[in-house]
Amino acid sequence: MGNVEPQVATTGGAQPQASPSTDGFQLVIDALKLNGIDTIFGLPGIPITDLTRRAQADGLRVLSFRHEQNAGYAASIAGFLTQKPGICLTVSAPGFLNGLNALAHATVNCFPMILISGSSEREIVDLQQGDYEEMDQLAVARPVAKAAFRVLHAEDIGVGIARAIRAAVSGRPGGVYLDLPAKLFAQSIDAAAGKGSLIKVVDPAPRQIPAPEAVKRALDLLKGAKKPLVILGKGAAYAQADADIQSLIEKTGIPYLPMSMAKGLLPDTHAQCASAARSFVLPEADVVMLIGARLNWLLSHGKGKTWGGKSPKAWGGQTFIQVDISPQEADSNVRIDAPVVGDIGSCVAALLAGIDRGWAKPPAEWLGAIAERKTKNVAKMAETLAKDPVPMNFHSALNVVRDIVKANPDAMFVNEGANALDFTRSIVDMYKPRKRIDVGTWGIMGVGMGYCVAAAVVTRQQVIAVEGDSAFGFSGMEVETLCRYKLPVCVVIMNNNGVYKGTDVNPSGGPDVAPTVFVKGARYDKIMEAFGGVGVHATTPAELRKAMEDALRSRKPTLINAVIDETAGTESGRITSLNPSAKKK
Ligand code: ADP
Ligand code: TZD
Ligand code: MG
Repeated sequence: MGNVEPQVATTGGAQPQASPSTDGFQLVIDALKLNGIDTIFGLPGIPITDLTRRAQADGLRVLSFRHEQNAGYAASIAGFLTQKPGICLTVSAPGFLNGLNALAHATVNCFPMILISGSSEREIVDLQQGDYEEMDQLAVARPVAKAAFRVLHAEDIGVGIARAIRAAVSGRPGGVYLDLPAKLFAQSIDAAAGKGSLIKVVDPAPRQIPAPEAVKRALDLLKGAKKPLVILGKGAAYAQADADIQSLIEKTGIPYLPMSMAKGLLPDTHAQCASAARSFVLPEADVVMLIGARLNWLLSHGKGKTWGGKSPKAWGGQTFIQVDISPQEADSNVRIDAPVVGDIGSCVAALLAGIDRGWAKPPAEWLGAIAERKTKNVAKMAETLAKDPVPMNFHSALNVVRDIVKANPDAMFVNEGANALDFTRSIVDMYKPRKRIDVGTWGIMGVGMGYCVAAAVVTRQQVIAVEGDSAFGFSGMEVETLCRYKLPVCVVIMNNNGVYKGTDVNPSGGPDVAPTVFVKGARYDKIMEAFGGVGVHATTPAELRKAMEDALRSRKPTLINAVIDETAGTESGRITSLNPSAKKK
């Protein structure tokens, strides 16, 4: 317990000794430890350098990054993987702002995270007198955080951290900001009083049991369906109700589609997985049950042509059931006929309890039609994957990745890019829950290396990352972090010389290359070598396969520069339709 010691007893006529004291630094550390937090992702500097040192001395794992954004992304995904808030620790103003992006990302993706930033002196900040790294951080954080708190007195640290933890993990999880001014850390208070002020949070994410009538309403709709479909989202993955979700799918016999980070909740090779027939099942389904997935842009807002609507904004005629912890989510885009509000574990258990008595599987016609599409599409894909073009393209490279992931189903899998994301998502099957972590709700570039660090540290599994060359650049300096902590991470860069592809030309004919084009033939593998990791330049599927196998065997940080045909990608990958210039055409 650091310097928190029991009150010293006084004897005989000796002078009473002053009771021992503790300080703000120690109380923050003790409050985190008391609540089972064992890892901090951060970057040191005034005023939190000593907090990082003392946390490490006290047995917390303190992982230091090269940029706060990456530490923040690491914290956010640690929250997703563990259901405990991931902690990101930064310095004031600029460090705080670097971390803020990840805080917003956590809120948007419903990941529990706490950004703790040191801040300057309130008296000076509020009078705008120009303190070192002056900024009203609390005000700046509030709009992108689920909650934001500031602690001014050491005796309030326990409450501040308890509130931050509850806000991050209860209900719909999100990002919480905790502002700790420099002066707080040095404040000294009586050790016993300090210890007594700490709070071990009881039941931080209380179960939320769905109403029986809501469950019945949902089951009645499913029973009447001719073409039912379940969509599993990353909320379902987060909930860690894997066995019940699998039972629900298998007992009802309903085909399902996993959203990107729900892949592997059931193996992608499952007979009921309809991913290979996605564009058939969405417009055809009559009753759709969403479990931990929002009807946002990733699901075309539940309407329009994707769903069989006659025009881009028209309703396709589906009846929706939505299982979600947020009571406000229903009706956000289209009418939800049966909202089931509660935590997914409790909701799925209640649904399961209701289907045991004589449940009829979906009509054979529906299942047959899906199976037919799947077989056709899988065969088409197999043909494409079997080709061995020179230079390598996304498909021939990903065919290798697909085999490696199949052989290593416990490995964590990180993925970002445009084409490097979209092709990978559809080609590389996942076999276990919460293995695939990617760009999430915003389709954000830059999560890559932060996610790799967190995935390796939190799960202790091997990590494979498939990265677009542009995507990698956002967090590339963290390969030093991978090497420093000797993490078993194998990064594969799909190097097509640029954003989407490497072939754009400057229309003006001037000396600058086009905005989407990078240095041709760049050797990203050399970056890894610079820090003592293994770098490999791979120009064929065979070279890529050997390099990945070596990486997994050795567990050494490895970066494979996979040379991809620079003409192979499409603009914006799969979301070309969101590109205004494509819309104009
Ligand atoms: P995806 O991108 O995979 O479609 P989203 O992030 O859009 O998933 O949706 C996740 C949904 O899951 C959110 O609406 C969130 O409220 C919900 N959610 C998160 N955790 C839980 C939980 N434990 N129980 C119920 N719903 C949850
Ligand atoms: N900045 C941020 C933070 N997020 C983004 N999504 C973008 C910019 C825009 N963007 C995309 O949506 S994908 C992408 C950018 C810059 C990079 C695509 O290039 P890549 O992948 O090399 O990573 P491919 O394989 O070449 O398509
Ligand atoms: Mg690229």
